[in-house]
Amino acid sequence: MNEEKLPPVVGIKSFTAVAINSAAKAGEWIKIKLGSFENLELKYSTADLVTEIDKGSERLIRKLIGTHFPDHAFLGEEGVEPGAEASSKAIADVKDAEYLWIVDPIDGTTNFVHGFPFFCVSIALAYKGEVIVGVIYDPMKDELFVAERGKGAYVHGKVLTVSKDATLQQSLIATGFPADQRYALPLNMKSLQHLAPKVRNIRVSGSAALHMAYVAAGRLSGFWEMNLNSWDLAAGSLLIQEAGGTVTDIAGNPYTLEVRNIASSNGIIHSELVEELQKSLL
Ligand code: 2AM
Ligand code: CA
Repeated sequence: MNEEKLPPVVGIKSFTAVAINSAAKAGEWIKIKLGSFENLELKYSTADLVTEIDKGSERLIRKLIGTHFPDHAFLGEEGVEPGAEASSKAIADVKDAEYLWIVDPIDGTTNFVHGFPFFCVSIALAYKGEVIVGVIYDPMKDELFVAERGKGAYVHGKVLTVSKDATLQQSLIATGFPADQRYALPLNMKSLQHLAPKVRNIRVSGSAALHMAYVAAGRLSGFWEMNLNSWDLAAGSLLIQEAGGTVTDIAGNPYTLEVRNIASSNGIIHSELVEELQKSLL
């Protein structure tokens, strides 16, 4: 038997254990620090925030992952200059690495800063550009969402399945108000206005990754947003796919690590969602 062709089964198991351990440790630490951060910095605009807790969480995760897999590439939000251009370049530079960890140390920093309990740690591992492990941890609800490619998605051992909603009209969906207030926000507002009367309702809760975990869990039937970064999307994309849903860009093209305009759903409403998103931008 040709050993080179065997999938790295043992490796994948330990990759997931490290991802879980890192997300749980970082999440617990973030929770302790809620309300007690000291340095609030503006990155790109008054809507784009970072605290020393984001940076500390990323350092902790990088150290834990680096201890186990020192040869793997690592892309974390806080290691990249603010702005779409730098983010696009950052993922383009490393996307072909054999093993690449993609980490958002706090997704939903604005919520964290204001004490609104909807934020998470998001950790993904990509193998040659394809996400193979995705972990999202919500420390406030102590919910750990885990997906392994080909093996399903779970929250605390319970299988995750997307919703069965058959139409947009029956669907609760979510989006975000992008930090880029010049380009992405007006576009997203056009889609929001167009979709609002076509769905049951829309939630805008401030963490793309956690919204995607909720799509995987069947709590939301769809999520879209413009101009997100790879670390907002990588773990959530695998969770949704493994829970039976669909992830593309807003034009319906397959998800890759470089996608920034995301459309995700339970799969059943996907073509309707993409069609309406396209109409809203005409
Ligand atoms: P963050 O909290 O990790 O920054 C809310 O609309 C979503 O947009 C959140 O997931 C938030 O992630 C993300 N976000 C915030 N600022 C952003 C930026 N400048 N570019 C892209 N995504 C951003
Ligand atoms: Ca973040």
